[in-house]
Parts: sequence; C-alpha cells; structure tokens
Amino acid sequence: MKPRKLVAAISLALAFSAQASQLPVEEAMLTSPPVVPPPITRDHAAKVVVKMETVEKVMEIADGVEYMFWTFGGSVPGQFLRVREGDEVEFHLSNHPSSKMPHNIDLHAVTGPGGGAASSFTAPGHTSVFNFKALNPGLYVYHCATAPVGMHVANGMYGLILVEPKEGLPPVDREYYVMQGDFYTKGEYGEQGLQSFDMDKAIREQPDYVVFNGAVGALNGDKALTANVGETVRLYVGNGGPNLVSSFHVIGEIFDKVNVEGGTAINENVQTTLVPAGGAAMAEFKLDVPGNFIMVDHSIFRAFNKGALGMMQVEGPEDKIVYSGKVAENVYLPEGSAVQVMPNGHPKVVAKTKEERLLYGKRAYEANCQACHQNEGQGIPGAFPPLAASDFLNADHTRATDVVLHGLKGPIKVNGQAYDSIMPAMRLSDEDTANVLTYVLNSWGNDGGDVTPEQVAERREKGKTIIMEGSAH
Ligand code: HEC
Ligand SMILES: [Cu+2]
Repeated sequence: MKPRKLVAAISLALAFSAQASQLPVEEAMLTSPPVVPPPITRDHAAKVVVKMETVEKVMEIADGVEYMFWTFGGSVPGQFLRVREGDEVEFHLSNHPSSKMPHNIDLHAVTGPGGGAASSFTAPGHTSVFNFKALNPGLYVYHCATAPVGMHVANGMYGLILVEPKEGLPPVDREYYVMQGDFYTKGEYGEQGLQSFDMDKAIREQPDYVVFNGAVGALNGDKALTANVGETVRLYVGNGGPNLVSSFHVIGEIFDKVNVEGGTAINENVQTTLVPAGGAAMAEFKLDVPGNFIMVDHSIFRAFNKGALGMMQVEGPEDKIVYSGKVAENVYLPEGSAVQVMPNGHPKVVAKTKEERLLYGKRAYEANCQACHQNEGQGIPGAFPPLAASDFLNADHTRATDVVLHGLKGPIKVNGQAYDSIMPAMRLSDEDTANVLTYVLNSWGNDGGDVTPEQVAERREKGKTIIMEGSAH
C-alpha cells in the first residue's frame, strides 16, 4: 500500500472509531401494545441496539373481518421503543422473507434526512442497519415511508418511540400504549371475510374503520386496560392516521396533565386532546372512582360506528362525594314527544344456521343493546332492566319482539323490580332483530327458543308504540 493511501485508511478507521463511542451497550426491550417497557433507570447514555422486524400478516380488524396488515413486529401499532435522551441507537430493521413488499422506517425522533427512511430501505429477507442519536426528548411516531407511503401507513405500519428526558418522567402507577389508525376496506364496516385495501376510499379520506390498537374491540371486554382507584395512569397516545386527526377523550375522566403533541409543554386539566396524524400525546390522570372509563375519538360517530372505542376498568371503593351514581330516575316526557328511533348502520347478514344466528345476534347485541342492558345482560338497577334470566322476556317472545321493533315506555316489572322508563325503537332489519332476540333468549340463564325473521316481519306489520298497561301516559 502506498503511504498516502495508508494514511487515508488509518484516518478513516480513526474517524470511525471516534464515532463509535465508548458507551455501554444494551439491547432494547420492545413491547407490543398496550404494554410499555419499564421506565429507564440509567443516569447516563448508552448505546441501544434495536432489532425490529417488518411482517405482513392477516389478523382480525373486527369480529369475522380479516385484513392483511403490514406491521412492525407483528402488531398494530408496532412495538413500543423506549430510549433515553442522549442515547445512541443502532437500529437493525429486518424484513421477513415472507414479505411481498420492501419496507423502511422513518422515526420522528431522528434528526437526519428522512428520519432513517433511506438508510433503512429493506427488501424481503434482508436486514439494514443505521445509527442515530436521540437528541430531543419526547414521544414520537415512527412509520414506514416506502412508496406508496399512504398505503404502507394505511396497512398499519406505525408505532411509538419514547425518548425519556435525562431527568426521567414523573413516576406513575401504570403506563399504557394506545394508538389510533384509520382503515379503508373494499367492503363496508362489518362485512365478513378477508377485506382488501381500498385506495379510492383512502384518497377520499373516508375510512370504514377507525380503531385503537389495530382492531375494533382491541381494548374492550377482557382486553380492557385495568387500574385501581387511587392510582395514577399515563397513556402514551399516538395517531398513525394515515388521514384522520384524533380528538382523544376518556369519558368520565379529566387529564390532570397532558404533554401536548408529545413534547415538553404540559397542559393541565384537559378534557380532550388533539392527536394529529403522525403525532402523539402523553395523558396522565389519577383514578378517584371505580367503573368503566371509555376511551374515544370524540369525533363520535367514529367511536360508535367505526370502532374508535376502548375501555379502562377501574376497581376499588366508591367515593359518593366525587361521584354519586344515579340517585333518581324519572320519566321525562315533554308534551307531544314520541318514542325516539335510534339509527343503525349495520349491514344485513343472513344467518343460515342457528350457530350463525347466535353469532350475528351477539354482534348485534354488542352494537345495539349492550350500552344499556350491559355486557352480561345484567342491566343497571333502577335504569335498564336485566335481559339475563328476565321473567318479562321469557314470558312472551312476541311482546319482546315488539319491544325491540317499536320501543317500550311506561311502568313494567322485571324479576320483581319496577322500571318506568323508555327504550327507543331499534331500527334493525328483520334479520338482525331475529338474530339479537334469539341470542338473548339463549344467553345468561334465559329459557331458550327461536325468533325468525318471518315472525319479526309479521310483528312489524302490526307495528305501533307499545304503552304498557297501567301506564299513566
Ligand atoms: C337506550 C337504552 C336501551 C337500548 C339501546 C336497548 N334497550 Fe331494551 N330497554 C331499555 C329500557 C329503559 C327498558 C325498560 C322500558 C320501560 O321501563 O318501559 C328496556 C326494556 C327491554 C325489554 C323488556 C324488559 C326485560 O328486561 O326483559 C327487552 C326484552 C329489551 N329491552 C330488549 C332490548 C334489546 C334486545 C335491545 C337491543 C336490540 C335493547 N333492548 C336495547 C333500554 C334500552
Ligand atoms: Cu412498509
């Protein structure tokens, strides 16, 4: 080797080793939603090695509806990554050999062109490595930025990276990872089977699904977030978009503190915080009373008709001063008012077997009845009568059909308890009405039986608002 070349080679090696500083090395812990890695306890910078994999896989976006998601780490949103301000990150992006598409990653926490996108462009069956230094603390979105970018994002390729400030974040009892996204399918909301991506709807910004954590119900029922009275909770809320801005709200809670847009500025006593597409927020609150706290995008049709609804179940002692619960329930009927009609946008499904009728009926129940009659049909004492082991229901299936078709008002007795309230007429198809009634009759200790669409059609003919005997109205 000629001397000049040798010098050049040595200085290159030196420059390289000067860049690879002497920081302790550790491998990052990555977690799938809604889990967040534990707070960082180090008081110094480290070199953090991240190994993330892009995977294309079919998962349920709603009951009976499948979608080919493109993911970081196999979940939507992708794995949560937590580093400390000043850390040097060595990022390994592997694209699973079964992928059909190349992918890359643009981390909003990166200072540098493309946020890592160009350096991480990876074909199926390959791994790319790039380095960055986490200069700015905050909660940042990452996403795939491979063309067509909108499509990669719309298929679920986004997640969150938290860069903890050097001094750490104030300690809380629980932390959760919740991220919204909008999805565009060829079929309408709820249409069964494997659904493909609809580019036209995406361009028009008219999603069929708007969901937290990748699916309708991803945070409901036994997958609800949990906490206890007296605890503090921090939600890391992200919005992958691709199109919609989220008006993030927890029904029945006030955020004591919000790190607005995931940055350093803290707003206090916030009811609803805006989370932009490609943005995030940290929301902290203390739980003072028990119950179900519903998380929504307060663009409210998204919550009740497109899936943007999650749940936090809080257990512990009541505090009747902070919240009394219902203390009275009376009928309020201004002159001339009629029973209201609730709209329903559910698609028509035709059950071919009793199993299908029960399955579709369960879905119709969750979408149309559960809000009042509750998840196990137990009702709410004094307000909504039980459908579980209901003597009123079992005594007369025709009357029950009329209740669902035409609504019900006036005093009734269910299992010895008096109710004097109003149920609005449910605007369901004959098919859905038959399904939901058959499901209810065969659940929660009821006597069984069938209601057919033909029977419903017949009752619909005879339709009018039922006012129970003895009613004053
Ligand atoms: C907005 C709240 C609300 C929704 C939604 C609702 N109900 Fe009701 N339901 C009531 C109330 C209130 C009563 C009692 C009315 C009264 O006091 O006259 C009632 C009564 C009933 C009864 C008779 C009493 C009993 O416990 O057996 C049946 C059956 C019933 N509902 C079924 C359904 C079904 C099935 C659905 C969904 C398709 C549904 N309801 C949706 C509020 C609701
Ligand atoms: Cu991609």
